Amino acid sequence: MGRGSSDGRLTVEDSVSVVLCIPSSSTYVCLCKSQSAAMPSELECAMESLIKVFHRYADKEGDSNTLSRGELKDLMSTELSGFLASQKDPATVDRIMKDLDANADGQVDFEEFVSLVVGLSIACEKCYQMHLKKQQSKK
Ligand SMILES: [Ca+2]
Ligand SMILES: [Ca+2]
Repeated sequence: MGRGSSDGRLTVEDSVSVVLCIPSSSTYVCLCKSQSAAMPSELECAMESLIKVFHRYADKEGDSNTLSRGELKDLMSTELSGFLASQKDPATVDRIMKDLDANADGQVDFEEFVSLVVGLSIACEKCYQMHLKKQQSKK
């Protein structure tokens, strides 16, 4: 049937191959704050949430712009408990940390963190598609 792996388990392996087309950080503007008159869109708010969640954990210890291994573990077990299977396994945290840490400085910066979110989003979108197909075939 060519369904691929449909056991619902997500890994970040895919995220490594994702090419991020993001401009340098200096060009970022906080849309929700700079456009006070207009209501931010759903996507704009999702982006702002990403930034807020990242900093909620990154600010806990050491460099406030990067996630240490402990901060990443906290973030995953709190914010990604539903999406990321076996995130409580310390080996999984280590593996994800290693996968994400593109510049190998032992910290996960925002750009590296985003690649996790992108990888998971792509995996989830595939699950969503399969879910839709299943629903359609039932009818
Ligand atoms: Ca930190
Ligand atoms: Ca890094």
